[in-house]
Amino acid sequence: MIKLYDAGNCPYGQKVRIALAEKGLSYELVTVDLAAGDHRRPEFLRLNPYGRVPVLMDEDVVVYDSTIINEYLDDEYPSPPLLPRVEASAMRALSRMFEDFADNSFTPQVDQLLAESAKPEAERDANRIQRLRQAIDRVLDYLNRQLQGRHFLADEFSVADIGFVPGLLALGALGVEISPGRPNIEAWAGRLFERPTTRELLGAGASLSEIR
Ligand SMILES: N[C@@H](CCC(=O)N[C@@H](CS)C(=O)NCC(=O)O)C(=O)O
Repeated sequence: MIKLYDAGNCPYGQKVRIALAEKGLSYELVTVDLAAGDHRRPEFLRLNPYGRVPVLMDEDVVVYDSTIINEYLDDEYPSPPLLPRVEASAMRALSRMFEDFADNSFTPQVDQLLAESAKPEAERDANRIQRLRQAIDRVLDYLNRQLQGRHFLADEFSVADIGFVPGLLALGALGVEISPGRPNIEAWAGRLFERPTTRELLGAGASLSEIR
């Protein structure tokens, strides 16, 4: 039985949940209460010395870090594939680069914007909000160009697209528009949000703005 150690709103945990759902794998969810410091306890640090969620346990195999977990899942449970095939080295590298880009240049910025926007109005740093929104806008413009003529970032749906889903969903909650002027992103986001596995993440009947 697979166990996933995750915290409710962690975008990296959400990446893993999408991958598990895409592969039709059932799992037991173990909620790690970050506010209570569960991730700093010795039992958890034995699973991940960085003290971060998500961590996946597959029988006696322990894997941490969403990117490494999703790659492990693709190796161990190859169907349906979530990375381009091994022979397609360039496309495989492209998929990994996009996932890395999502993790470093998109998701943290969206998360920081969420945190800043959640503060009482008097405590919000308007300059920081503006800088974060500009950074997010630059990523969206770049993705819009990269998606020209493509259904998904590495042609077929892959870990690259999964990497962006949590951030894209959160943008809805923040009222950040991905369109107009970015038709390729709009079509891509439509394709992503139509997938049952994304809908599962959203929860039955939940709206995009309720996800994070
Ligand atoms: N690169 C890691 C990032 C994981 C991460 O930052 N998780 C956050 C929650 S969303 C966490 O555990 N934070 C606790 C901490 O850093 O102390 C991944 O992709 O899994």
